[in-house]
Order: sequence, then C-alpha cells, then structure tokens
Amino acid sequence: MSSVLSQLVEELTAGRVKVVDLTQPLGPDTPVIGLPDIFASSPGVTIEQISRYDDAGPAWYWNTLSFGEHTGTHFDAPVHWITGKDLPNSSCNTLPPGRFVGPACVIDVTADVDADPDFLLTSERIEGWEAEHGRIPSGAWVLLHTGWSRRTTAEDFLNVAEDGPHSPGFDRAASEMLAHDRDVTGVGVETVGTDAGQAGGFDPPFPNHTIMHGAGKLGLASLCNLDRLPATGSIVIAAPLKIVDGSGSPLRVIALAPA
Ligand code: 23J
Ligand code: MN
Repeated sequence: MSSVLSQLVEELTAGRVKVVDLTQPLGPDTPVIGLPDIFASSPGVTIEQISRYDDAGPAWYWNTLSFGEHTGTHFDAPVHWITGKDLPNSSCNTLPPGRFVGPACVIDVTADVDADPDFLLTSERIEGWEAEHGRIPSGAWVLLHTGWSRRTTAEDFLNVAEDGPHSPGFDRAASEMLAHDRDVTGVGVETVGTDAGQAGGFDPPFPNHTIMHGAGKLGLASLCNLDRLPATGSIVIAAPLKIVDGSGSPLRVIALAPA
C-alpha cells in the first residue's frame, strides 16, 4: 500500500509537486525595520570571516553571523509581543514543531497595494476570498500576497516618508477574525513586519502583533515568491532556529505546491 508520504516522494520526483522558496537572501544589504528614535533599534546583518582556506584555517571556510532575531525573512514567536509573554510553549525553542507546517491560504491584494501602499486587509475582504476559495481552515498559514517583494531597493521596500513607513497590512478586525474565528497558525507577509507601516499609530498600536501573538499565533515577514503559489492547495513549512527563549529567527520558508 502506498502511503501519502511515499506518494509525495513520487510526486516530487516526477516534478508534479514543486518546492517553492519563499525566502529572501540574508546578508549585509538586508533591510531592517526602523522604529521611532525613542525605541532601541535592531542591528543589520554582519558576516565576519573566521577563515577561508588560509592561515586561520587552511582547509575550511566559515563565518561568524550577527543580526537581530527579526531580520530579513523571519519568524515571529508569540513571546515576541507582550500579549504573548505568558503563553506556554511560545518561544522558538518551546513551540511544538507540528506548528511549523500547515496549509497555505494565499490572499492576492497586489492590485489594491499597487493603488495604495497603506492598503489594509479587512475581514470583509477575507470573507470575499472565502466565497471564492472556501473557508480558511484551522491551522492555516494565511499569506498576504501584496507584491511588496517586487520592491528590491531598501528605500522602496521600507518606504519611509516624513510621517513614517508606508506599507500594507491587516486591520484590527481582520487579525481578530483570523486569530479567533479561524484559528489560523499564523500570517505571512512580504513586508518587513506583519503590521502595516503606519500601525504604530493604530488602536491598539501594532494590532496584528498584539492580536496574533496574544492568541499564540505565529508570524512570517519578508516573504517572496508568493506569486508562485495557488490560492489554496500548497503546504508551508516554516521552522525557526531553536534559539533558547528566542522571540523569532531568520529562517528558510519553503512551500510544497502543485507544479
Ligand atoms: C518590534 C516592534 C515593532 C514591530 C516589530 C518589531 C516587527 O515588525 C517584527 O519584526 O516583529 S512592527
Ligand atoms: Mn518580527
């Protein structure tokens, strides 16, 4: 009898299931979120060589990495936010690994974001997506396909104006619906963080972080290649580094999708 896993291997080998990389490169040019000056900032990436087949190590090449936990394509654990601080098993090393794998629901709002970089996904818009694609299942990764990863310079990607950053996200009711009424695993976005650029001024501030993490849900930021996924029918695997008491981690996010 052919198990689902041996079938999956067959489908991968035959090229009928593809592995899609949803990860941005991680390096010194990786853009980092800017917060108001009153708050501490997160450092960018530095990569320092230990040796490269030289006197410091004649047959080996390796580097020392330094970066904030929330850098580049990265994972937000519930403990990242004050609302999630007392939830059990909510840091990078204690989250059960079963939480890292789930079906993807990809919501395409690229046209809306092209017209308005401050576009916010609403609960009505989620209901419209569900009328077309079916109800978002419990345990889903909800991926907001904004087209933001087409912005390849740090300036365009962070899109900071005099009044702060401008980038799309979720409105409060959308985050509440996904966290509480749909019981999703988490949300993934193409932008630098899972809240909209202007969300520091929302009520509550940073509503998506506040609501999602308070409900024990996860986040993925700075994704790319969402245009390669169908609205439903793919599986996302997003496993952070097992950092002790970690609030988040850069990671490789991959999807299994119909070819
Ligand atoms: C700290 C403060 C505000 C925000 C963030 C971090 C993130 O977006 C993040 O990477 O989790 S909005
Ligand atoms: Mn983060």
